[in-house]
Amino acid sequence: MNSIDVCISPDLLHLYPLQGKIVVVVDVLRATSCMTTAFANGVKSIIAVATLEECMAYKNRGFLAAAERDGKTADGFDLGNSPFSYMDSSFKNKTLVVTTTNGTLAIAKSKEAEEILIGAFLNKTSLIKYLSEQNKDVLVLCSGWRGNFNMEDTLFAGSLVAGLEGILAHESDSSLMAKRLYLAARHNMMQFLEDSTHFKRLSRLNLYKDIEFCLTEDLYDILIAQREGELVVIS
Ligand code: 3SL
Repeated sequence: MNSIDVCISPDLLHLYPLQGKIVVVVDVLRATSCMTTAFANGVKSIIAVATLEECMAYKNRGFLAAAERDGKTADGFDLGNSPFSYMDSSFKNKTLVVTTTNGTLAIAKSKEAEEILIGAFLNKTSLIKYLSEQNKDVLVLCSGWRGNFNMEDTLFAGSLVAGLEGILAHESDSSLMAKRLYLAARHNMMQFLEDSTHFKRLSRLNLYKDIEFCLTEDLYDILIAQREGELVVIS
């Protein structure tokens, strides 16, 4: 049986061999939820970059560029990291370049993987279905916050471990913890997360609605993967 494991921070990624594996990068609040929303609203592709400098270089070449740092739109960019700003029909068929504090860094760090997928509660079941059909080992990489553990990404990782029970084996304490956390929280994730650091950080920025939206399960039936350096919809 193939396996699923959970890496709770990109700073621990060196402990996990990536060759031959599918890595699911998750940044529930809010990078991977925004990307999922952007694709569901017709964006053609996303180039995820780790730094503001790279993002600005693309912007200067005429690309539509979004940049977030510490929850806010970074200086010099028009677009930040709210899923609601991606519900804009003028982005249809366009390529976006995106950098965020943690999510795009986690994507960049996963480059040795056989396949990189983007995970969010918004497309959870599509992802579970795809992973159940691949005959590959899976690593869920939680983006965390500046190298630290966070609750929301771990909850999502746990929802994948639980959803793939009996299909992918799990043995590590991180996957067990993630699964148990999700099973305890799944009926009221807003309440479960309300004392967590990023929930409080985003609430202070009046982004409560973003959190609620990002915790919605299965709003979209799409699957997003990286192909030749760009994120695209693969089904
Ligand atoms: O860290 C990230 O990648 C962001 O998703 C953080 S925020 O939700 O935009 O603050």
